[in-house]
Amino acid sequence: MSSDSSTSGGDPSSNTTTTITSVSPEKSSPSPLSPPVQIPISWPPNASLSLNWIQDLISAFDWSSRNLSPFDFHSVLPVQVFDALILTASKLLHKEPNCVTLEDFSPDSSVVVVGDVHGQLHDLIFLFKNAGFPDDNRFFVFNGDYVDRGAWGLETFLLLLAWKVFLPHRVYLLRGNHESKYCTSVYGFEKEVLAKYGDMGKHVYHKCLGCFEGLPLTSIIAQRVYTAHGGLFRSIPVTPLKRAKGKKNRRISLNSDTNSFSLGSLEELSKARRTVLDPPWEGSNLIPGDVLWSDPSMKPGLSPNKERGIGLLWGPDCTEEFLKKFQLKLIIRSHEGPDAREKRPGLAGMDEGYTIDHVVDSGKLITLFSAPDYPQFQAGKERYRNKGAYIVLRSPNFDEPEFHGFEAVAPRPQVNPYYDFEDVIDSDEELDLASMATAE
Ligand SMILES: [Mn+2]
Repeated sequence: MSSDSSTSGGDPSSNTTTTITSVSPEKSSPSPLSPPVQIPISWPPNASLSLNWIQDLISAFDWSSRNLSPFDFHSVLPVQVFDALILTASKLLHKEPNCVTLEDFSPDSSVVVVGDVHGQLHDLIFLFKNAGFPDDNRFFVFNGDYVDRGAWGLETFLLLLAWKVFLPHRVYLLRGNHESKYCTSVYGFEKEVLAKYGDMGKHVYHKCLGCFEGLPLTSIIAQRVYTAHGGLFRSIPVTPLKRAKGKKNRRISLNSDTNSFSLGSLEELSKARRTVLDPPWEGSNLIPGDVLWSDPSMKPGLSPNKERGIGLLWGPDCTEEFLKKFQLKLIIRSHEGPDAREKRPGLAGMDEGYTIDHVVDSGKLITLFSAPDYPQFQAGKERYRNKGAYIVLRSPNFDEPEFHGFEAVAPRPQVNPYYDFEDVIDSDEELDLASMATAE
């Protein structure tokens, strides 16, 4: 492994001290023709996952991604083992609150925060080796977008579920906008699963969708750091109307005046209904869509996110209001890769895997993206060659982010894409509301 080179105070847009580490993975060596571990993988007795089991899962996925056709994946992880893993993980995830809290740390604790992964299995494996595996003192929070675009979304998601089952109070998996029925039907994950599980593909895909619905939306770390895939969310004011003639119950109507957006509270967030296949863009349950789809802006205020067709844009004033109101220091969100940032004048590019978008009195807003050399499949143009990054937050305050940048694992195994990447809208998704409405 290459040695780390560290610089201090290299933070490009603020004067606070941060540590930036940047590393490149070793060139991968040729894979042996026989698997490095026993395949098929079997489910451990009493469902007691161990570190060894997870290491074997990593080896098996890495090897099969390089040596087997995707159509043979079911012979690596039999559907019965998939069923046991996803059932165990889904039960855990569905029980978690919308906003998970990480606290009760020891003096040696650190929290690794990870942004979009998008099926780039080999880069995720490198990230784990570089940051260190989850353990008693090393927590992980993943900000969502595990699947779609990259060719190993299923392996990526299942590896993360295995960590969740093994260390449920150390590993936290939040939902991204791609953990939805609509996105996975357009950006490859559904077809990937159908290829990998053949006759059982539909079953596996539906189990994954059910698990996506259980993923919590946000995290708060050490009462100082808020993380979410997209970011902030609106308040949903309800206005009681006069009792209509002949109706027993008072009708509750939504305040639909778009000029009166106001920021939502953590209490409203805690009450949102997150178990939806696709977060709605209209109606009364708008908080999940905001949390998963919103983007920061340099323009003050809250406004509809017209580019995306769902979610909000929020300005530096909203970042300040949210941090101050909830006595927080940092917002770490993800959701924008190099392609999305190319189209956002006024905001920094994603070359380094992170940007500091707002610096306000109470703290900062960071965008974190952990898929290097993204997207895996790209039409024509030159590649972005972006780094990925992860953030380490350390005891006791957890509010001085260390940024760790990393290059993509090269060469990436050559495989076929599972979506028409030359045809599909190029930036990180805009909702096709018409097709979504009929997708159910
Ligand atoms: Mn996203």
